[in-house]
Amino acid sequence: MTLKELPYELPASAAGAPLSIDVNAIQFGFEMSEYQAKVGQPIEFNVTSSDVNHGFGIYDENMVVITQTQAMPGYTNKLYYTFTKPGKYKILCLEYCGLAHHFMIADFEVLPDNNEGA
Ligand SMILES: [Cu+2]
Repeated sequence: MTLKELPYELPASAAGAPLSIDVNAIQFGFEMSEYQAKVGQPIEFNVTSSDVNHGFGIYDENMVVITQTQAMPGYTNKLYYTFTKPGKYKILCLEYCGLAHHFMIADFEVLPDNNEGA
């Protein structure tokens, strides 16, 4: 019976609808509909791949992974995340996907939320 509740959806909270960012992993990079967001903005990453299995890992400035999912051909994996700190983040592939796997890096910038004077 509980399966009716799947997939989990974010409640329509006061923060409004999440920012939807499409991510396509492809040997050897990430094509994304946005490369920046604001602190406190809920984000829904729609992650897929157009060739082989990749990973989609978001790292902070200390190169600590903060969230991740798989990028798989034929599937769209949803990853929900809300950044709490502004800064420059890196997106790396977490799945060995070929000779240039280690070049799969994208930059993602999180801007302060001006409305909160941050
Ligand atoms: Cu890879």
